[in-house]
Amino acid sequence: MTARIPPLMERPALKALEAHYQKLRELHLRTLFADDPKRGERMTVEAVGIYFDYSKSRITAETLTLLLQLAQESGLRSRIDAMFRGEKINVTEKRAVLHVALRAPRGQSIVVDGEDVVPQVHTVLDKMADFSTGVRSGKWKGHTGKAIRNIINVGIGGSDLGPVMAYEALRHYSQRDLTLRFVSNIDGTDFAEATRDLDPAETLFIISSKTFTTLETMTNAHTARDWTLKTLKHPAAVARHFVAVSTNAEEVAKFGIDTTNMFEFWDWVGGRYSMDSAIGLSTMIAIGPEHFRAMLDGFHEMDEHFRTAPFERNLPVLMGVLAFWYSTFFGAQTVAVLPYEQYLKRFPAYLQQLTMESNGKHVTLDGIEVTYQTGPIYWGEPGTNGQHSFYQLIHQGTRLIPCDIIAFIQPLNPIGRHHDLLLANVFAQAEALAFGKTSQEVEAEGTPPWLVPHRTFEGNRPSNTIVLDRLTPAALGKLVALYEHSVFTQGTLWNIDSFDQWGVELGKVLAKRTAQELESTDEPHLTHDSSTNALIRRYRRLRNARS
Ligand code: G6Q
Repeated sequence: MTARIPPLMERPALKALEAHYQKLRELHLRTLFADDPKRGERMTVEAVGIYFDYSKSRITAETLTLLLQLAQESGLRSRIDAMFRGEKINVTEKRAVLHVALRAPRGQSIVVDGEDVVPQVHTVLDKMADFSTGVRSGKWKGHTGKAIRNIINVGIGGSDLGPVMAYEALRHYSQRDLTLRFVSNIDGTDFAEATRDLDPAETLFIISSKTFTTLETMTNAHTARDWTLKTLKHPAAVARHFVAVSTNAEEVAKFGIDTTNMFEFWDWVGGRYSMDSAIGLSTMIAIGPEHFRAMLDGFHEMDEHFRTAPFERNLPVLMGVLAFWYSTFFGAQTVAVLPYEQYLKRFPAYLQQLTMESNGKHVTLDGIEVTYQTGPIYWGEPGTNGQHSFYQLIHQGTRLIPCDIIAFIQPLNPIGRHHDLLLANVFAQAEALAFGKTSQEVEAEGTPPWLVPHRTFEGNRPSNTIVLDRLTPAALGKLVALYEHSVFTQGTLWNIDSFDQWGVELGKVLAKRTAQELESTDEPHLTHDSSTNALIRRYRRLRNARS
């Protein structure tokens, strides 16, 4: 067990940081750069193929020392070790947190409840590889003997966002004669649009649900089965057109899927940490087992870096303490993630779940109400599109929004000048955010005095620039693991459980009860608040009048 950690506000480094912040809060990045001509080279770390430039952060060397001291005082080292050892650090669910085992190489050993989980992981990976190869090659036939050409992943939350993001991110490596689609929303439009132009005889559904009880997924799964059987007629078709990814064999069998076509994962894999488990089956079918392994190896490289690198050169730790710094001291409410890579267009949406479901918590591990802000809001869009919409607020608004700017040296689609122009925007935006444009500079351009304030940029807006060579499967693995471990670092400083999600559970339960009230033929006895009661009555009345 890990040693008892004092509450955040009582840790000596936190108190030192409070005093330090008062001295530093007004300091401008212009001054910090002017005072240290080597800052832009010094405040960088290059590790596992990632160049991380944090020089445009509102910190000094002393800030960093104190933040890393706080990480030590928060028990980060022992928490990391506990996670990698398979201890039950998800205290509210009494579960180990072992997404790192999903990418452990064959031969490594991680023991949970007396059992080495790594061989189990590889057994499932092998089974996924066989199946994926069968589908990709056309050997796996549908009920009528036609090869599968369309793959639809049905899942939601952690059983959807990772697969969608990874498919988009790695589309360049995908087998182009396969169509991959994703159905998550219980809104029937999602299913209707995903299937409207597809032939059921060539379509495979992957029902992805850890619990196999989630309302949205099970509703979509039943609709998918009806859609398939409407054309293929025979119930035996289900075995050729449906596979499951789940921890719940009993429910899978009840649905009618042969459990030999079930790909297993385990309760020590959190939904939002599951894209590299069997939940990634659609990813593996799209890009092939070798690319999938390369992605896992990328994850693993970052895991090893996080586990072993000293904090001052540890990418997830640095990223985590910086996010903590802006949130706790500058009152920053959000972090913008700005990938300058079109294939990463779903990356910010993926990170929203990873970061906000993990660290959107109001009590400490001991159940005590926190007296500080926890997880910031993560959001973003790919550059350069964001520049023509919300960047205005980041540059000249009244809020401080730290940014993560992600870029790649090599384009996957080299066309003319595009990539140089894309990267020119990366560097220009980070520079403009940090240094702005003073009123003197604006005046010197001959701007009339009344317009000067409007054209002045205060600057001093911090950003991290994260540069990789090329968006490969391994690079994606490293990036995702970077954020996973940064989230863990932040959660450790705040002393919260980054691995439960009780806020999701409540909604699941309430929706089931309300669905019964909407669907009952008799007028239901409603016991909600007056607003909810009125909304339910109104919906029932108007719906019934139409039908
Ligand atoms: C993730 C959450 C949540 C979950 C979905 C789907 O960490 O637990 O987003 O992934 O609610 O759950 P199932 O996979 O059980 O359908």
